[in-house]
Amino acid sequence: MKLFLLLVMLTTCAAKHQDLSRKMFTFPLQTNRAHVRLNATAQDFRSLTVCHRSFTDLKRDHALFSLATPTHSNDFLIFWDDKNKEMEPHIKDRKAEFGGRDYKPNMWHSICTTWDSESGLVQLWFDGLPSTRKYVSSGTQITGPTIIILGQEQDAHGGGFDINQSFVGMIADVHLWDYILSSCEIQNYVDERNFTPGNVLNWSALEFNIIDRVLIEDKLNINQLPGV
Ligand SMILES: *[C@@H]1O[C@H](CO)[C@@H](O)[C@H](O)[C@H]1NC(C)=O
Ligand SMILES: *[C@@H]1O[C@H](CO)[C@@H](O)[C@H](O)[C@H]1NC(C)=O
Ligand SMILES: *[C@@H]1O[C@H](CO)[C@@H](O)[C@H](O)[C@H]1NC(C)=O
Ligand SMILES: [Ca+2]
Repeated sequence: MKLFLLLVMLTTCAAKHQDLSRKMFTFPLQTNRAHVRLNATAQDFRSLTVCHRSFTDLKRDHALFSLATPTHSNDFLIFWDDKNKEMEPHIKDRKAEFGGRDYKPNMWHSICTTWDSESGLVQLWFDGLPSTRKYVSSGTQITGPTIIILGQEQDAHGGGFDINQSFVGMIADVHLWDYILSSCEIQNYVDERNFTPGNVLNWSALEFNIIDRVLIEDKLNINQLPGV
């Protein structure tokens, strides 16, 4: 019995709680297994904002942020559709398509997405540039239990990964708020100035589990090399 309790405690404490400031997750391999599972402090969302930075040279579809519930595997997904060159937020399994963005390879891109269940409007801020505000889904909020995954796209609650939608590259500065950030706060995030960290996912105090080959490394400020 004692051993059992100890094992339970060990498993429960396995989720790391870390300050990842100036760090990044490196996804070095195309696989349908490697991912990071994030522990959120809230499960239900009437509205939300998600921000993240990523760096990749993928020339195919890939997921940047995947939140699934038992009823909607794409309850909140940020997906790059390479064929149509569109960044697509999926909310409650419906998507909005944002084209005309300069999603260049081999550089950091900051992406913030806001959604409100009352108006049903989604907006995507790509490197600080706001998109058109589009209707996706209204009336019902996102209701947990949620599973949030970086590195893979969930076609099921916590699984159903497709190697051809996996992420290869680096991801950093992931924050989730259960409200809509003002444009001023979004600009502060994009410019890496002071901003209010996410109250649901906070990169400075992140709880997560790494599954398979994902590394935590110092963040490279490749966009800020001299002469670039
Ligand atoms: C974090 O999530 C894992 C499942 O991914 C769970 O086993 C663990 O208990 C969670 N940790 C906390 C502190 O909620
Ligand atoms: C992934 O894409 C490759 C190349 O297009 C293809 O050969 C393979 O069957 C795909 N795998 C899956 C699991 O869809
Ligand atoms: C985020 O984490 C930092 C570091 O632990 C903490 O100082 C800050 O209060 C947290 N912010 C929120 C909104 O939880
Ligand atoms: Ca999929």
